[in-house]
Amino acid sequence: MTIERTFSILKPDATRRNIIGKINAKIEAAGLRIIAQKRLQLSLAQAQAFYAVHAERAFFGELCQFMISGPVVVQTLEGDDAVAKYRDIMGATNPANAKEGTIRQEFAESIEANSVHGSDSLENAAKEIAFFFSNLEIVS
Ligand code: IDP
Ligand code: MG
Repeated sequence: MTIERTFSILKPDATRRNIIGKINAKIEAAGLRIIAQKRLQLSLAQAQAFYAVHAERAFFGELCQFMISGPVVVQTLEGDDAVAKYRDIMGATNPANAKEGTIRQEFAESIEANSVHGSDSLENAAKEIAFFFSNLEIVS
């Protein structure tokens, strides 16, 4: 096992329902440490830049509008195999397919309003962390 860092967003459906603490409890129960965290209102330009990889997808416009529909909480998580571990506890993109006990199975409202984002690779994790945090803001 390797200590890794991954990037997380608690999405506007989660801040709207005031369930940041409930989601953070599941992150910590999985052995991941929240080593950086801040609450932000994304601009449309930031949402579009963050999700640029999905620019050609049919849901891109709606996804960006959803991501700016309220505040988000961005996080850096650290722990053993953090990238895969967080994807595992997040659950499937569509909550209808998410396994019992996962964040999305318990909290997601829909395939779009699915409460959390997590990096899909170590390489993307490093890019996404750097998009939102300076090194000074991350404390192991
Ligand atoms: P992931 O968040 O599980 O990695 P991605 O395929 O990377 O899933 O999609 C990014 C985000 O786009 C999802 O978390 C979800 O909010 C949204 N999304 C994905 N597929 C759909 C869809 O079919 N309709 C609407 N929104 C979608
Ligand atoms: Mg993804």
